[in-house]
Amino acid sequence: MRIIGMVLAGGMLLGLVACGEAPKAPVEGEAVEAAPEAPPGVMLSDARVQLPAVSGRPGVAYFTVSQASGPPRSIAAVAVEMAGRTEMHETIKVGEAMTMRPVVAIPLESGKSVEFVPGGKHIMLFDLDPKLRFQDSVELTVTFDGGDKATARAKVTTVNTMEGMH
Ligand SMILES: [Cu+2]
Repeated sequence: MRIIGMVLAGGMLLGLVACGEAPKAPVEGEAVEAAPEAPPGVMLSDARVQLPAVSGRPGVAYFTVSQASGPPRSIAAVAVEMAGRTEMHETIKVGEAMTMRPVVAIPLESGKSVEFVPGGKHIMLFDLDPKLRFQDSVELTVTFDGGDKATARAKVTTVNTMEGMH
């Protein structure tokens, strides 16, 4: 539960910063509104997309998925709007070099969260629509092994820092 607590606290902190201005407009990427069709107990947060520095190269997406309750699941696929194709990757060390490899399923247990972060697990985005721009937002959909889906808005942030590895 401790990890979940930290995730929730992080989300609240972001919410506070984002809602600092007087009219309380909905904030894209905020966990509360971001998971309209998540299975019970599952929450997506911190979804963001990094564009490639050079058009035509892959982008990358990161997010955190947590499960407060319910049966163990595994993440089967992650789709991102405006990306033609995606792959789940993990970063590994081979000798002295860092590289990455595709993964097919990532387990998610009750009371745990899985973070997709730079230097760790991430979603590679191939055939990105060149119309996608900095500060746009796109829908990110996580599909679990049983067919359940969870969605969040992913904000387009900086350029892809993992690009050199491909
Ligand atoms: Cu990768």
